[in-house]
Amino acid sequence: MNSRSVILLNLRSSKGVVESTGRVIIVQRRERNEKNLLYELRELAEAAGYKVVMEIEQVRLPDSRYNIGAGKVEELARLVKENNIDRVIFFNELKPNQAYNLRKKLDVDVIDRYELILEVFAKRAGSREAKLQIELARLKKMLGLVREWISLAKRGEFPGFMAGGRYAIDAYYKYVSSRISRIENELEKLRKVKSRRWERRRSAGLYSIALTGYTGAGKTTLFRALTNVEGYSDGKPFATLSTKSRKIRIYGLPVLVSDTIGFIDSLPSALFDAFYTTLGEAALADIVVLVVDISEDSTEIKRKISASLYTLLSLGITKNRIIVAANKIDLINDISTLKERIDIIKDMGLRVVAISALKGLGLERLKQKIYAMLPGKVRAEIILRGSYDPNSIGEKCKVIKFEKMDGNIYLVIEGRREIIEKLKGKVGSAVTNN
Ligand SMILES: Nc1nc2c(ncn2[C@@H]2O[C@H](COP(=O)(O)OP(=O)(O)OP(=O)(O)O)[C@@H](O)[C@H]2O)c(=O)[nH]1
Ligand SMILES: [Mg+2]
Repeated sequence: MNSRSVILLNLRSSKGVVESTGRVIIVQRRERNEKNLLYELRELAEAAGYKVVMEIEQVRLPDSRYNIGAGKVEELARLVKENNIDRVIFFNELKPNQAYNLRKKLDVDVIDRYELILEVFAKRAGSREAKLQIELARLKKMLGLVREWISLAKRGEFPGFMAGGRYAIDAYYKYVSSRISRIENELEKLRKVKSRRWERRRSAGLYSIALTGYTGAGKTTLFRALTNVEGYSDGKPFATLSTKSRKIRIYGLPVLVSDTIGFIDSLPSALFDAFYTTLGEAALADIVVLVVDISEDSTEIKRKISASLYTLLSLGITKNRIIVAANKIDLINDISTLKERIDIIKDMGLRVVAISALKGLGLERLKQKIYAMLPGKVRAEIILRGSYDPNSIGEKCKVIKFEKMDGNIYLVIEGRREIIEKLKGKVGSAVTNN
């Protein structure tokens, strides 16, 4: 494949063509103090539809030309040929010139983890918003690449490129830029619609909780257990991409539960930006349930909680609004291991409840804790006179007492302060106890 066809391949995939099939080699270069995360890269590659034929690791500082060392590139080139490889996937984020040099040496397409995640997302995106967000992330990366190509070409490090169509690249650059601003406008509109919806929900007395956590922790399984609604779950990374919500009652209070996109370690920042709205819905929730797979070993638990906490904190969610659901306890056989792992979470300064979303264990305790954490609950006694419909009140809050008295209705209710104040205004009565 010559350099032109490599470029064309990239231009095509930037328009949303996902070609994630074929045999791949995955590669991670890491420094001595960094963890081998090839198993996670393998899961992502498989979720995208690739067959992982081989894993290669190199411990060294980054090489400016190839990221891995020049000798390793030779070895890789040989393996690519011998094993009939279609693509090479790097864990490390590749600079445009590194990707270009690697493609030239290996004679196959080379992508990094960022592009791989985008492919997984693109495969799974259901909603219009998710699709737009993915296209935006792709285009932004593309724009950076095109800029780099132009500057490489100017320095003469991109032979044949200028001659191959500077005009076409300029036109492409313009096309990408204008498409980016169109998508940003549309996303902004969607964002406004969403935030108005949230305000309406709140003023209608609805509480909200968001299920968050590392990909595969069991958010969708918990969503299903809490709401009895089917959510898509296949055990592969990023099964859920866009938020799905459902209203339930937690000890009488109306609560909107949302299933959200999973986190992953060091989510590339451009992806984080693109998915900010989706993640941002968690920021608007009253309580964030952080689902953690407790069946994994302590190091993994710590690593995944730290990655999740990092994301939550950068969305402005503080620990007092978080409760950890330590999930998959059905997979742990002895109680001392369970206790040890729960203690790790407590030591991180987090509230925690042990559950099994799959087997329905510990869900009542989780609900109790969530109920206790719901902010701004107010109790009030109200006398309904005339024709005000008690059922419509029951929609918005918890009815603790309901008695008919001299043609009026006497109610004790509990709910969000906003809705209780509003009801009191409407029915014109009674005492409030905080
Ligand atoms: N044994 C056991 N397996 C569980 C439990 N909860 C979830 N799982 C399994 O874990 C895998 C991932 O579950 P999901 O609910 O899809 O995880 P998720 O957090 O929604 O994943 P993403 O949407 O990819 O972020 C599935 O195979 C589930 O069946 C549990 O309590 N016990
Ligand atoms: Mg899910």
